[in-house]
Amino acid sequence: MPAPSSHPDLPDGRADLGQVVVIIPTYNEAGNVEEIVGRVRSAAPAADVLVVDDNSPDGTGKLADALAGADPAVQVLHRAGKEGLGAAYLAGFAWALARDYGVLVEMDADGSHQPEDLPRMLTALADADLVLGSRWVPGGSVVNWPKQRLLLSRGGNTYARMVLGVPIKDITGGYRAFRRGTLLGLDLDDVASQGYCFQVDLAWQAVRHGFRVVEVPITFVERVNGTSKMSRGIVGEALWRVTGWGLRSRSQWLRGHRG
Ligand SMILES: Nc1nc2c(ncn2[C@@H]2O[C@H](COP(=O)(O)OP(=O)(O)O)[C@@H](O)[C@H]2O)c(=O)[nH]1
Ligand SMILES: [Mg+2]
Repeated sequence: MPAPSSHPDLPDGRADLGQVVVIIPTYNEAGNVEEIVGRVRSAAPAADVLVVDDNSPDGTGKLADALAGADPAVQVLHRAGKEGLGAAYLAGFAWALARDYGVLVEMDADGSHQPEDLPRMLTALADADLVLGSRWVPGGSVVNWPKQRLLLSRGGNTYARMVLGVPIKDITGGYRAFRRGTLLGLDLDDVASQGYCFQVDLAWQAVRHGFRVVEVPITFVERVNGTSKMSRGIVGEALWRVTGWGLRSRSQWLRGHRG
């Protein structure tokens, strides 16, 4: 008897989750945007690309427009000014959800996230509602990070895992694939977080809503061109918000077990 397939939609047994769009936020990524879009188009030719540019002073938006002009699978969302990674993603999600995309992918422009890892992440989405590209599961790795940055990421993730009580090893990472239904099920209007905290916020909401969150190992490579927008403020925000969420969920739990 043939093994029952839970996902009979496609010949290889995967569920057909619909059209994929890879959302790439950019702020001063003129040295990276062409390469990353090209790599996505080669690694996942069926996927569309949406660049979300915050009016980068270095002309990234114009370069993205040229890519879009040459390839109908590439589109650009221009925003008036820099409002942070979280706001750029929320605008990108709204854009994609207003169209009939079935899978929404988050990916950095700076080459840290390898487009070549995307097919594996999309395969994993057949049995998940949210796939997290993970540096901190077996098989995952980070290339070219100084020791302080490694410690910050590992320490931050360990702290979030303990405080929030979720078994996710890399909750701050920004390489992810969402099913459309997952994003529709989250309270995106309530997401005020920026930077790393934006990523923690979405994953933590997904877990609390009962969505299946699965980690897939990725290789993260530190950027070569351009500069990081990470700041002390972004790390600080993650720390205080995560602590607040953890305390709130624990006090809710305690109240529930007292009454
Ligand atoms: N549109 C937009 N993109 C941003 C903003 N801040 C960061 N990004 C993009 O988000 C991605 C990750 O940012 P990056 O500076 O590499 O952060 P790091 O990887 O944590 O050092 C990159 O593609 C950035 O260009 C922003 O305010 N607006
Ligand atoms: Mg980066």
